Amino acid sequence: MFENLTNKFEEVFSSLKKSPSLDEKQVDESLRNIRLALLEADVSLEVAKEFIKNVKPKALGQEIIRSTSPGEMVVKIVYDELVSLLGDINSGINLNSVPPVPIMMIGLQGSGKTTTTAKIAKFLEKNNKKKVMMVSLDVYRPAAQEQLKLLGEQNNINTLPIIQGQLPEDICRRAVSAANLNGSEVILFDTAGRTQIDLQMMSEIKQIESITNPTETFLVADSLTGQVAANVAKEFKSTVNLTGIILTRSDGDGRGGAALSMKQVANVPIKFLGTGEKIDNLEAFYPDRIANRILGMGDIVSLVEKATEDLDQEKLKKTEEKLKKGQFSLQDYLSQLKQMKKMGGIEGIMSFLPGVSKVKSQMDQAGVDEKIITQNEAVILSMTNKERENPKIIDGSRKKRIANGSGTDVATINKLLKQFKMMSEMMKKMSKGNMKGMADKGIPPELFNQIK
Ligand SMILES: Nc1nc2c(ncn2[C@@H]2O[C@H](COP(=O)(O)OP(=O)(O)O)[C@@H](O)[C@H]2O)c(=O)[nH]1
Ligand SMILES: [Mg+2]
Repeated sequence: MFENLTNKFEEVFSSLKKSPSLDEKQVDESLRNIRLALLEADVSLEVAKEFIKNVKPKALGQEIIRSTSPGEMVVKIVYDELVSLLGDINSGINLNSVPPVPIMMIGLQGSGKTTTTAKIAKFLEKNNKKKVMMVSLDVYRPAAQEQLKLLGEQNNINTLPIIQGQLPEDICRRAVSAANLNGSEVILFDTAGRTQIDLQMMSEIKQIESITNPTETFLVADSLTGQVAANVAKEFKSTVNLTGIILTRSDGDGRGGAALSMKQVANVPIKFLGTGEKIDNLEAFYPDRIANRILGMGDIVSLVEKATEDLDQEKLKKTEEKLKKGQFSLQDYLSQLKQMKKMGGIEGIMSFLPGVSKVKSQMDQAGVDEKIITQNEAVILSMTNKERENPKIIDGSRKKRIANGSGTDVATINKLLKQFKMMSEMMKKMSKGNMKGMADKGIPPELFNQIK
């Protein structure tokens, strides 16, 4: 979500890191470039100015200029400042109240409220093990209530049955008694939005707030609108007790201005990022990790968490044991490929890794894409179990059969078998051989070459 900024920072830092000593002129020039980069990321002028104002005296400190790696120390100063710009430590969702705990979702129309309501419900069920009920208070837009109901059905989340014509305040009361009856521990209220902030919407959410008394009121805002999103947050904050921001469409946002302006402009913490249209495209927002990502250091911690969350732990253990014994099979390779797909494919993994933009452009040039994962998957699926466990038995005629079955050719099969051989050898070499070890050390470039 901060690709542009990352590229700019990489430029600035690569020249800084190279120079053995720093003088005021160099620091000034770097800061000027950083300021420009921030403005291009669509943060407000004030925010950019403030940022530079805070970094400059620290970067010009004599001990830094004279230190052995002044450039790296400046990177650290910029990193710290970015972390503080992005907000405070993420304290999760506040569920501190007598159940059913009410949570209110507000925002402009089309910002992603309804979709995000379902994402948060799923998140609470999965991570907090809470029974959640979703309630639509959007009685104005035709089919808005049905949209939430459908999301509930598709994802196995409870919704309050719709009664046509009922007013939001009455729905709120009915929701609380229904939750008490069906044992829901959290109620998510999806409110109506307007295209612009207007008095009627404000007074309605104020009323809903006073009836439901939510522990959290999340503003869902579109990341693509940049600093406008921060201004919208500021306005909502002056009306209700806004406790957090969820920035949607971060997947399409290459600039990140909304995230960078939010704290300075509205002083509300960002809690989550919406990273796509699917139910699990939701990511907790951690300022330090995001700052890492922006500066091109990658976000290894997030990657590790995502991996451990998604991975079937049992399978992982088995694979590890096999690896140690040197028995990594094509079947295991297949589940690795599936795992990779689950984690958002190569693109998804790449966005977490250090030096992203460089490696990514290399991979773009090499034509590495999701299709190859899918193709490899098809090839392995066309093999028999015996072949998957013991690839050595795959002779010429077997190769032809597999090629036919997977709609590929023998050359593709040969390539995959070669990759697999190299990969299993490399995996044996990696002492720990597990995801965590890999993430601690960084994924070696050889591994990427395997995927090609
Ligand atoms: N790419 C992307 N699309 C999203 C995201 N969140 C929501 N959307 C899409 O935005 C559109 C509007 O969402 P909706 O939840 O109906 O907005 P509402 O009017 O605020 O309730 C839908 O097509 C969603 O699929 C996100 O994080 N990324
Ligand atoms: Mg909606």
